[in-house]
Formats: sequence, C-alpha cells, structure tokens
Amino acid sequence: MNSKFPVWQDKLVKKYKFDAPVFITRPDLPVLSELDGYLAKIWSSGWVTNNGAYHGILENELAKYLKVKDISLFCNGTLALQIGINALGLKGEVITTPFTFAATPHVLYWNGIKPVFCDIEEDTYNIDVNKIEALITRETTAILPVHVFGVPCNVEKLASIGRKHGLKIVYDAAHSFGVRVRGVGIGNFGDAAMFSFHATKIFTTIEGGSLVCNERALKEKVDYLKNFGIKNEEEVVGPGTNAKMNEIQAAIGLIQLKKIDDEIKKRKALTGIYRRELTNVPGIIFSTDMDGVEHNYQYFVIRVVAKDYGAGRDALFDLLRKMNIIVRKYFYPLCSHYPCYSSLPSASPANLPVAERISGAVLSFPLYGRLPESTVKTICAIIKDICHENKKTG
Ligand code: T4K
Repeated sequence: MNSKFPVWQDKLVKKYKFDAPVFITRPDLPVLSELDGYLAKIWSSGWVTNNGAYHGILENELAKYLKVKDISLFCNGTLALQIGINALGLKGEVITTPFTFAATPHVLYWNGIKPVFCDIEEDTYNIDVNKIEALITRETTAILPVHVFGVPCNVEKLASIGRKHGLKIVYDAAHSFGVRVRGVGIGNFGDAAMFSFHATKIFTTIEGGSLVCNERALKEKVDYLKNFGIKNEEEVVGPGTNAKMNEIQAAIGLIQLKKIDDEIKKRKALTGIYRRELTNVPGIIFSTDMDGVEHNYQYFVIRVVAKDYGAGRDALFDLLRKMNIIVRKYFYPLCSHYPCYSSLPSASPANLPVAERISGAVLSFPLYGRLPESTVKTICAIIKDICHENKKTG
C-alpha cells in the first residue's frame, strides 16, 4: 500500500469492503431458456458454422442497428481487424495510438507492418490529429485510430488527412458498438471499422467481432479471407485464414441485440450517477457527453490528478482492490512500452508525453446494466471519503 494512505485506510476497508468482487463489467447473458429455440433449430438443421442461417440473419440485423450498408462477422474482433488490414493491402508503416488494448498494434505486427505511435489528445484520449502529419513518411500506408472507450475520434480531420496524403483509415471501433455521430453510425467512417463482440463489450456473442467495409469489393474479399480465401469449391483467391463466427455465437448475438437499447439506457443512468456524485471531487477528472454524439457508455473512466486528490492513481487502485472493487488500469502500460515495440523510435516516451501522463492516471470503474445503483453510490462515497482523509492527513 502506498504510504500516502496511513492507518485510516483500514477503517475505510472495514466500512466498505464488498463481500464479493465488484468487476468492471459483467456480460448481460440471456436467460438459458431463451436459447432453447435457437439451439433446437441449429441442432435439427445440422448446419453449425460456415455462413449458417443465423449468421446471415445477424449480419442483416446488425447492419440495420449500426446504420451501416453491410457488415462481416468474425470469431473475434482481433481477427476482423487483422483481416481487414490484410484485405486493404496495407504494408510499410501505419500510424496508430499507444493508448489502446494490445490487439491494436498486434494486428499490424501480424500483417508485417511497423506500428508508428502517435500521441493522444488530453480530453478524448484518442489519437491527436494535430500530431499525425509529422509522422507520415514514404512508408506510411494508413492510419489506425481507436475510438477509445467509445468516444469518437475527430473523424472529419482524420478523413481530410487521409485524403491529403493518400492514406487509408481503418478504425478500431472495438468499444464503440451503437455509437452515432450526428445520427451517422460510427462504422461508416473510414475505409473499414472493427467492432468487438467480446464478453466484456456491451453487445456480446461471447467471443466475436465484425468488420464494416465501406466498399462492397472489400467486404467480398474479407469474407473470402476469413474462410481460407475460398471463393467457391474450385477457387481460392488468396492465403486466407479461419476466422468465422459459428451459429451458436450468431444466435446469442440475435438474443443480445433485442436487449441492447435497454443495456445502454441502464449504463447511461449509472454513468449519470458517477458524474453527479464525483463532480467537484478535487483531482477526479472524467469525460462528459459530446454534442451530437449518441454514446454507448461502454466504460466509465476517471483520471486522478495526484496533487489535487492527495494521492495518485496507483494508491487509489490498491485501496479499492482491498475493498473488492476490481477497478482496471485501462490502458496501462501503453502499448509502446511492450518489449516487442519499445525499441521503435516512435515508442520513445519523449514523443508521447500526453499518453504517458494519462496512462499513469486513468482508472476504469464498474459499469454494466445490472450493476446496482447503490453500488455505484457506495463507490463514489468511497472515492470522496478517501479524498477527504487525504486532505485531513495531508
Ligand atoms: N481493440 C481494442 C481497443 C480492444 O479493447 C479490444 C479488446 C480489441 C481490439 C480486441 O477485440 P477482441 O478480439 O477481444 O474481440 C478484455 C477483453 O478480453 C478484451 O476483449 C478487451 N478489448 C479488453 C479491453 O478487455 P482483459 O484482459 O482486461 O479481460 P479480463 O479477462 O481481465 O476481463 C475483464 C473483466 O471482465 C473481468 O474482471 C470480469 C469481466 N468478465 C470477463 C470475462 C472474460 C466477465 O464478467 N466475464 C467474462 O467471461 O481484456
């Protein structure tokens, strides 16, 4: 425990400790009986994967919900992005953010592409559009921005940089299911966009993911590549892999889709409680809704400013963990710190001052539809009490 927290911490732990861990997320799984009808149909058809009936229905339903022309389904988001990048023929260098999950730079690595890390914006934590152009070289083929925590990137500026320099834009939209910018589904921006359907995401097929391609020819290609490159029984168009979504995943997706608006509504209400309760707590910073954006409330993330809160992020993390609140340091460490990337020139901390500072200060809090309001209120009371004790004890 950080020495900034003296003996009063034991009192707080005794007062507030939860009996069971409170996780940052929990999947809103369907009641088992809801699956029965779907499973019976899958069993009786004997068609369990490779473009089955539910797979087709889910593609159509998701395209409607996400307000995109069409969509391709995958066994996870990482392979969706990896295949999309492959299908676009990207090579050389791709500019991306270090403030993301490991999968983002890894999909570049698996395509033989060098990630070039760009610093992030102070307020959105997304790639800093004003720092991208300085990183463009003759080797640059694309930009891979992430809508971090579901907060949209500056899509207009990214599109104009892409046009000006002839670069593709591929979005890692893993966190952004259902987000709309001025009524436009977020998947419509860029050449392609990936949504993750992992168990930790607001819309889940347990493992799963999707790619929105903004050209029909690209969708056709990724659909072949996720199925070994097979076009038909006698034609293989390229060295594909196996990244298909199966029928059980698709059936779960169809059930989940019926509940998604309700899940977002509940998360919005809980986010409102966090925001109301934590306003005016010194040293606790969090984002608010953006004008013209329909948010999905995938995560609730705070930033701790140690000099104002009285202690830093790591001390708060340790104390909350003692209380069985399983907060997460998304995203720490930065991807640029991983041994596989740290020797890249762009990974130098001196090039990424904002990302370095923010990564050392962020903390993700429990947020999911069936999280009780009372738990959120208790967590906020704890954050305030800790601040109060910090001030008292100096
Ligand atoms: N790009 C970005 C920006 C991403 O954030 C991700 C994934 C991807 C790409 C790749 O998409 P996928 O290939 O995964 O579709 C988790 C997820 O595994 C990962 O999907 C996600 N991002 C990342 C942000 O979070 P971990 O290692 O933090 O997960 P884990 O196992 O610690 O789970 C977090 C919490 O979720 C647990 O404390 C409790 C809860 N949980 C988790 C699982 C697996 C459950 O309640 N039930 C579960 O089954 O990575």
